[in-house]
Amino acid sequence: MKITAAKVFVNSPGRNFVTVMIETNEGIVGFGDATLNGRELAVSSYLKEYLIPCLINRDPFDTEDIWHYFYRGVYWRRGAVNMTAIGAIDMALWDIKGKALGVPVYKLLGGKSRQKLLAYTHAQGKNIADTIEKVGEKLAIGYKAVRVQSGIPGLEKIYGIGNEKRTYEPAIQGERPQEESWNTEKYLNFVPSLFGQIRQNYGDGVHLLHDCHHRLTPIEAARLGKELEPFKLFWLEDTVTAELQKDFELIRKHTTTPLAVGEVFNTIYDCQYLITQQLIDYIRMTVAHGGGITPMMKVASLAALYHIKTGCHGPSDLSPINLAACLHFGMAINNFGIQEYMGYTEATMKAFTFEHMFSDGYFELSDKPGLGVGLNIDEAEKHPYKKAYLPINRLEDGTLYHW
Ligand code: GCO
Ligand code: MG
Repeated sequence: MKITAAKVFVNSPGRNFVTVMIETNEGIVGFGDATLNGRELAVSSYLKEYLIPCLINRDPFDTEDIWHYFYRGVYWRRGAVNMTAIGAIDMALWDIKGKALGVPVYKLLGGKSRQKLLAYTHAQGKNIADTIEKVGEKLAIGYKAVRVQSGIPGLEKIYGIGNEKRTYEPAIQGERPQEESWNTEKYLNFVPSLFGQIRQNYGDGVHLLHDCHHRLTPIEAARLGKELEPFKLFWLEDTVTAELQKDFELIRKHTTTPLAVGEVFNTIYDCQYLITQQLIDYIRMTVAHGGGITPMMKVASLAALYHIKTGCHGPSDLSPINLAACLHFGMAINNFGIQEYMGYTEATMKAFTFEHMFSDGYFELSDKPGLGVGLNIDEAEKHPYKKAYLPINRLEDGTLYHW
């Protein structure tokens, strides 16, 4: 089998997505998600100009060699644009392999390690009362695990809290990023009482998660983790930026709250120290940004040695193709932890076909060959790309901070 062509689609059905479609001489096509929120055209151009020409005439079954060809071959290793492009190609090749052999991708990776995959969703509210209500709505539709974010008294616009009714969407259309503002003290003084009240309302039978979105220093993270211990979180996510992996040593010394990190990581080297020193409990790298299924299987194997589970990033700013890839990956490994799932807009679900079943808080995988997902090209092409940026974040005195 030979690769004959590959195309890149950049569309905005509900929001911007970048999709790669690889074609073969046997008529089988594979799909990969190359979306990098706020930097879509960089990945698309990188794929079109540099990677796709080198794919032509390659055997799509050679995923290991093709991955190394692009990873080592570029010389300039790592980086989100580079790794997302490689990730999309790798995903599409596994899709082709599954379709060519007539089996779902998970059967090629290790088979069925469980019957269904636990998912967590988001609940966010303007204040505690509103947030309690939103958590209740998610539990009522069957979710067993909910990530809880709330507006903070005294802070106007913050991460995780949208103004509209629809799913939270951080990327805003325009020629420059919008600005949000931040005050860590206000946040730290508020969050424990939020979780106290959520537990009071819903008891211990629900998994609660929370995302700090990289905004704390290690000692602040240690304080928060410690104060949240009575509320038994499933995980506390992205406390610190994790550029300095040793930060987690300090946090770990002070708290038993489980820690999750990794949505902005793109190679195994980004989490090697965190894993081998047992400084985290969940690794949140995702297939698209982590360079594909091929390297993610290695991340999972390393993590398994150290009792660390997966919790793949799965926001609505990655397409259903990435979600499908994460589900096949999660199904096949022993140390699957949980899968993030925010749902998609109607426009997104019209542009993508998605064969997997979600009910009662769990995903069940379809046995369709390949990844069980695709792009409805005519529908997607009705929605042209519109430039949108993720926000930037400043402290109240104007200092540029982490978003
Ligand atoms: C999450 C993430 C997202 C990111 C977003 C950026 O845990 O789902 O933190 O909300 O901010 O994916 O594009
Ligand atoms: Mg996050």
